[in-house]
Amino acid sequence: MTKIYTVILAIALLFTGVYAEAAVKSVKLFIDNQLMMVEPGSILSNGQVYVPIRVVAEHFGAQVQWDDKNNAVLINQQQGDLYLKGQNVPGGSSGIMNNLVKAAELKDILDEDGDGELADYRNGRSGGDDIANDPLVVDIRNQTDYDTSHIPGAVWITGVERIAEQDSIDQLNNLLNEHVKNGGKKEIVLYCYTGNTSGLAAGVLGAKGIPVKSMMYGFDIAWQGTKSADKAIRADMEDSGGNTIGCGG
Ligand SMILES: [Ca+2]
Ligand SMILES: [Ca+2]
Repeated sequence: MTKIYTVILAIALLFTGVYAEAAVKSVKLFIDNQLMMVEPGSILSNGQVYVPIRVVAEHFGAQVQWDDKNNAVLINQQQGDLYLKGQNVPGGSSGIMNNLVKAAELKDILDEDGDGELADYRNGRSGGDDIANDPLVVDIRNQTDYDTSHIPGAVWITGVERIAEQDSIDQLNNLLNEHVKNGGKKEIVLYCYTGNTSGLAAGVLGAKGIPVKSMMYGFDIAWQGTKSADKAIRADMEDSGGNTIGCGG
């Protein structure tokens, strides 16, 4: 559970009928007629109602982050814009390409000493790789495929369909915090089979403020090379005047 969950912000609700009371009372929170079950919950104290800001803000599409350095709560509805401009992941070039990583680049990041053993600082290993520039690598393929073979050091928490659910996001944040605590980079790299669904999933998670990239062309095409991209169909095209242009091979 991240630190932000413990932050309760005062919502100035000075309305008729609420009087200063010494005792703290718990208060039910309904959003769109649905009772929110969240701990710590809402309270009434000294005439003010305090509600957990994360559950409210996220319900209405905003993202909430805790800024430890400035001791501040950041509520933002522009994370999608930042992601599309490549500003979701710190450093690197700006632009959407900043959110993509080539398999060969990822391999080099995970195997600095070039001995073929990736992320060889893991338990029971004693190689010369450096965790400092390593992202948390997350496999979003089916679990059986992950269990059969995956990128060394990659973790699996759920398939792509559930990766954006709050439980999954909490798990991702917890794993990323642990990874950073162990000396790793504050960045997640997702991969799937061909790079298509991981690109989609990275967009969704990036719009929620998670520092995430997608591995281009995925496990089957770029990492294993067991699949190739679809064959080009070479169909006709048009220019801006509507004139047909033959493909011409
Ligand atoms: Ca190595
Ligand atoms: Ca490394």
